[in-house]
This record gives sequence, C-alpha cells and structure tokens, in this order.
Amino acid sequence: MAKADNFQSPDYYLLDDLLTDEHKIVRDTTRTWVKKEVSPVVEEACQKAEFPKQWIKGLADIGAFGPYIPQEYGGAGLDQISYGLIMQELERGDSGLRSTASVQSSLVMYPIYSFGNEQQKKKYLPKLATGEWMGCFGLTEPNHGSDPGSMLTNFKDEGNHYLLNGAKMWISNAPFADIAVVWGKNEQGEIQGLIVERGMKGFTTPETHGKWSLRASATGELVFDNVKVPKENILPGVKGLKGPLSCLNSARYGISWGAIGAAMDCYDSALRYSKERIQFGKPIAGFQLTQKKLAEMITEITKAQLLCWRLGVLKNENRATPAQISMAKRNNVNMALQIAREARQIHGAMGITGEYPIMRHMMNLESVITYEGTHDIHLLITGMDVTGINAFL
Ligand code: TGC
Ligand code: FAD
Repeated sequence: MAKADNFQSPDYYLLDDLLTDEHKIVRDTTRTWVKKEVSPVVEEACQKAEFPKQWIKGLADIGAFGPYIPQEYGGAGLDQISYGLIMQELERGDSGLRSTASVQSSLVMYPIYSFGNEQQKKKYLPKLATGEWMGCFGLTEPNHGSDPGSMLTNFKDEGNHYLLNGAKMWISNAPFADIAVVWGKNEQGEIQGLIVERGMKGFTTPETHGKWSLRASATGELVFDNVKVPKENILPGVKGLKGPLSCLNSARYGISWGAIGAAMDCYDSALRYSKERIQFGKPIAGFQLTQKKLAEMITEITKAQLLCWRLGVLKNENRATPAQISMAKRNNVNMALQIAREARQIHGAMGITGEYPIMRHMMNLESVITYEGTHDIHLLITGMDVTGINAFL
C-alpha cells in the first residue's frame, strides 16, 4: 500500500516568478490530478505490470494529449512551457504515465499535425485529443535502434494501396494503440510516415513482457506482414529521416521537463525521510554526508529547471535547435537518475520498497536514459554541434 502523496515541489530559485498565471494553472491542475488519480494506484500498477486504462480519460480531461496542438483540431492550444510543465507533473507521478502522454502528443499528434493533410488532421487529431483513439510511434526496429536511418521496414506502391512489410520493436503503447504512425522506406529508399490502423489485415502488436522498468507503460512490437495500407494514409508533408527526428525533438523536449518531475519526487521524499529517520540519536538529515547528498540534489534540480525554462522560451520563439534539446534531455535524465540513486541510499532499506517512489523512479529512468536517443548518442550530437565533425560517419 503506497503512502499518502505529500509531495511539495522544490523551487529554490523562485522560478514560479517566471511563469504566467496560465502556466501555474496548467501545472497545478496536472499535479492535483496526479495526486488524486495516479499516486494511489501507481505502485500496484507497476507491481502488476499493468497500464491503468482509466488514466486515459483523465489525461485527456487535463489537456495532456496534444497540449500545444491548436484548439481547432481538439488540442489545448497551449505554449511549450505549459507542455513542459504537464510532462514534469506527469513524470513526478511515473515516467510510464508521461511516456503515454509524450507518445500521444509528440509522436502521434505532432506528425499528423505537421506532415498530414487536412483530411488526416480532421479524421485523427480530435479523437486522439479526447483519448477515444490512442496512438503509437514505430521507428525502432529489432536491428536498428540508434541508427534508424538503416531501417528495413518498407512499402511498395501497388496501385490502389501500399503494401507494408517489416517489424518495429520497443514501441510504447503498441499493445492497445488504435493507430500507429510507422516510418518505412518507399521503393526509392526514402523514409515516409504511414498511419496504420488496428484491424488492418497482417498488422499485429505482440506485447513485450518481463520489463523491470516502465512497468506501468505497455510496450510491444509492431509486425507488418503484407499489410495493405490505403493510399490516403501516407503522411504527404515529409520525406527522409528528418520526419521522425522532428517528432523526437518535441518528445525529447518534453522528457527534459519530465525528468525534473521524477528528480523532484525523489528529492522531496529523501528530504522528508531524512528529517524523520533517527539514527545515533538524531535525524539522519543532521549528518554532513546526508546534507551533501541533499544539497547536491537541489543544486542539480535548480540547474535543470533553469535549463528547461530557457529552452521553453526558445521553443516558443521557434529558436530551439535539436542540439540544444539533446543537451537538455541528456543532462536532465542523467541528473534525475543520479538523484534517484542517492535518494535510494538516504532511504536505506526502505528505499527498495514500494512504500516510497524512489526505486520505481530509478528503474523507470534506466529506460528514459536509453529511449529517445541514448545518453551517449546525445553526447555525440552535442559533440558534432560544437566541433562541426560528425562522429557517426
Ligand atoms: P543524419 O544524416 O545526421 O540526419 C538525417 C537527416 O535528418 C536531419 N536531422 C534532423 N531533423 C530534425 N530534427 C533532428 N533532431 C535531426 N537530426 C538530424 C538531418 O539534417 C538530415 O536531413 P537531410 O535533409 O539532410 O536529409 O542522420 P544519421 O543517420 O547520421 O543519424 C543521426 C542520429 C544518430 C543523431 C539520429 O539518427 C538519432 O537521433 N538516433 C537516435 C534514435 C532515437 O532517438 N530513437 C528514438 C525512437 S522513439 C522513442 O524512443 C520513443 S520512447 C517514447 C516514450 O515512451 O516516451
Ligand atoms: P543500440 O542502438 O543497439 O545501442 C546500444 C548501445 O550502443 C548504447 O549504449 C548506445 O549508446 C551505443 N551506441 C550505438 N551507436 C553508437 C555510436 N555511434 N557511438 C557510440 N555508442 C553507440 N522506439 C520507438 O520507435 N518507439 C517507441 O515508442 C519506443 N518506446 C520505447 C520504450 C522503452 C521502454 C524502451 C526501452 C525503448 C523504446 N524505444 C522506442 C526504443 C528506443 O528508442 C531505443 O531503445 C533507443 O533508440 C536505443 O536503441 P537500442 O536499444 O537498439 O540500442
């Protein structure tokens, strides 16, 4: 049984002063929903490795599906900082919950909005915003993870439809998704996006079991065995790897904020526990080594908050570069993982139990540091940006 959610958000540099009233309302609405609907059930969901389906309606109601998609298509029409704050609060609850919203917003709604035609936008976006339809994003393949440009999934033009073959692996939301935005190569070897719908013959989504991480998020494969995809389901607005990578820019940006949420939860729990736990006749918060851990945690959280706020401003002005987003994703996820490990130590043996959120965050972050570009891939993107030399070649 999980303990009451007494989370108090750290704001050491008074960053609330930089937020608008709308930002604060959006953040607080998400936080309230997470406390009420997520915290009481998340531990059990993770233990059972189940995604609580009732979260879908709640996420839609708070505007977490397509926060920055215009209202005419069912989105919330918010800015990028609001999007980030929603991701922060969701991941404070659980990275798997944030994953579900990230995928739906940045990896399914974003490509349909950015690369789809009007008919596709009208058909899919409103239903995705309400959660009536859930989506997933197929880029990674069994043999092509960090190097998606080498993908084998392909489609042929057969006159009145495309014939799609191949397989995708490690796909969040796949087991229950109604649609999949799938990236494959056309006969000229160019990457294009297709919207594949559940029920199309030859399309299956086997679930991946046995994960020790992101257990409240459903993960699966996408298998395409001569799937006939109607011609109207191709995304006409983009060709090449820049299509899926543009979606990743949006999702990675959201993860940068999300990781702060997980870190804040670990810090908050460790701070409270260290003041309550007595050893050698005094609270362990009184020992210098515990204070070092807590002081370093709040310093790193504050730096990450500043990084994200600035990145959000740049994103609102359409000035954020992919390399700047890589820096924030890499720094903030690593920061959160280190904080989760230190917080686990402060909780002693209690830190390994589900009574505290620490171990769950720590295990989740082991996926977050790998997906959406691994820690090292993002380092190499920064390296390429500052040196002008491509280490991938
Ligand atoms: P490269 O030759 O550098 O680039 C190919 C084309 O793409 C353009 N480009 C970008 N465009 C937009 N945004 C970006 N971030 C871009 N990065 C590159 C580039 O300009 C070029 O355009 P053009 O017009 O010249 O063709 O590509 P490369 O093959 O050398 O690969 C580069 C690399 C390694 C950085 C990239 O492929 C990469 O980022 N790999 C990591 C793969 C990854 O992140 N996969 C994520 C899968 S989705 C996921 O994990 C979801 S988890 C969801 C959840 O649950 O939250
Ligand atoms: P690999 O690419 O095989 O990398 C293995 C190691 O080699 C890493 O440490 C990597 O950094 C290193 N490496 C690779 N290339 C280089 C290089 N050039 N230089 C130095 N080191 C290198 N994908 C989707 O498309 N959609 C999803 O919804 C999705 N959800 C996911 C959910 C979960 C829970 C997980 C774990 C993954 C998900 N992924 C998804 C896949 C994810 O994006 C990939 O796992 C990730 O891109 C890394 O690919 P890989 O696992 O094949 O590792």
